[in-house]
Amino acid sequence: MKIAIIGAMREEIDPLLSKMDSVIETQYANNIYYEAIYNGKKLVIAYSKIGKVFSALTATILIEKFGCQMVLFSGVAGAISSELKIGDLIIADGLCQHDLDITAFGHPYGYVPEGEVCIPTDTKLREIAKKVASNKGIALKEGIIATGDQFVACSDKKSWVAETFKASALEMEGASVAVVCNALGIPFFILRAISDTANDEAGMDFDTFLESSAKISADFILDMVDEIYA
Ligand code: 4EZ
Repeated sequence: MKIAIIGAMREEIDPLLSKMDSVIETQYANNIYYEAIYNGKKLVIAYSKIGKVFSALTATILIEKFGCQMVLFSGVAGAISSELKIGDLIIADGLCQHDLDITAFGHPYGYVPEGEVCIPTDTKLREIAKKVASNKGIALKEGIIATGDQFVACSDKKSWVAETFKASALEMEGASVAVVCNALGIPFFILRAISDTANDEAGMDFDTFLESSAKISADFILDMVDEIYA
């Protein structure tokens, strides 16, 4: 089993790469793919660059070119749910695209014909995450994560996404990775640690907490890798 781990930004994968036993870099499609060995197991790690298009490209390449059979995403997100504080972890039970809009034709937000508003993540991987969380004695929230090509730093937008998609957090890559993995029949999992609360202070909070929250997510993902192979 070859596992892919995707982050959006360098800061999201650096804490993963620093724990690898060996790393080989391959350049492909304007990006770098890190083929790594971790506790004797093969991983392929990449940061996609920010947004739905880059993350869809990276997920596709990891599966089609590198032969990865499972995709895990590790990174940070803006909180919608007031239960989520900076540094808290959330796993997606489903992913939707909050910026997808053909409502002019009577369709719901997030829907296009032959697509789905909400794509569920792999149930077994969610169970593994809960086991890891209970072993580590940490709280793990589960909920819908809304994805869009926007950094949300506005309470009105945040409330709209909350109401429209019943989402608990938002970011910019989860749903696009979900679309690719779903189409290709690859089990996938999206983990995020909160870096901000998507309000007017989101930009400043993001800059302050990106590194620390990215590390919280990365550490958890590697514990999950151990559990997947156990
Ligand atoms: C996107 N990521 C943010 C990238 C920001 C700045 C150079 C996660 C994220 C996020 N996305 C954290 N907080 C967010 C928010 N409030 N809105 C959207 O996945 C790059």
